[in-house]
Amino acid sequence: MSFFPRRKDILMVTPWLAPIVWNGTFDIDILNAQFHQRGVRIGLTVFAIKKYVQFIQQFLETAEKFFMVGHQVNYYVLTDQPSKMPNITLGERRQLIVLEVPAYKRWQDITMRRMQIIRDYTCEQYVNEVDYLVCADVDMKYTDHVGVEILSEVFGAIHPGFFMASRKDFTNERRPQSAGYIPHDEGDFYYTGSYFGGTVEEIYKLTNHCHHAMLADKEKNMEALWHDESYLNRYFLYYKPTKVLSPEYVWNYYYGDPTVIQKKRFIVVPKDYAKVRDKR
Ligand code: 5GW
Ligand code: MN
Repeated sequence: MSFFPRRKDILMVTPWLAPIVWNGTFDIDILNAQFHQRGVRIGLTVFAIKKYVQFIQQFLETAEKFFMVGHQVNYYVLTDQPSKMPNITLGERRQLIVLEVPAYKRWQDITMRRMQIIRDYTCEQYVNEVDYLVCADVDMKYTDHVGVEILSEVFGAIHPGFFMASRKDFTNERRPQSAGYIPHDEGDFYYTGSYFGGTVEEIYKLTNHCHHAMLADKEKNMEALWHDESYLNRYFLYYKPTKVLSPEYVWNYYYGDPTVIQKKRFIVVPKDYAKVRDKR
């Protein structure tokens, strides 16, 4: 029955013919064989700054169970407190690389400057060590398989709050003067800022572009509505992702447990905002 669609309840391909990755639509054995044949190396970048260091242990421990099992993985943890990084026993061909980065005062800068920092390390380091980069928030944990099915030239993930929403309700930046601007009648999906990736070269282009958009707005004393997420959405409007991850890959139980989301593979860890965020 290989000629019939594997699922009929969801969109499996974008209008520009990029796959949308859902449970039941791929054969992981075929994909693993292809990626092993190429000896693919994967980098996972994650920032743990200030109080967010408390999330890193669970993040890494669950990644060991579910993320790219059987493949070569470099974890790049970018932190202002290298001494607080946990001692974790890693599986074969998996290593942890801790990179010290500054802690910006404003939280908006902590999240937005990730673009600049990732960009800088792509030419300095990542390009020599890995083929693909996956860039993730740290306030997350893996709860089910996430493998090479996500990998492609450049990919984004659909925000769990917006996969059923109409585009006029996407929380895009709507001021035309902003470098994150998207008109109400444009935008394909609303992508999360918490998860994206691609080849090292494509991630260089993406992060460099988003960083410059942020700087251009700064010149005008502006900041896009949802910070780096807004610039990322604008980028994906004009440079379409070659693969789109369904919200299985960044689920948040705040949005309940709809049946169409058959697996929750990577989920948001609820935060006690008073404990993790400084008042600013
Ligand atoms: C602190 C206060 C408010 C918002 C963000 C931060 C913060 C973010 C921080 O103090 N330290 C830090 O490492 N981050 C990084 O930015 C984490 O990797 C975090 O997952 C990412 C995005 O910030 P989040 O997760 O608070 O954003 P949402 O939109 O997922 O809630
Ligand atoms: Mn987050």
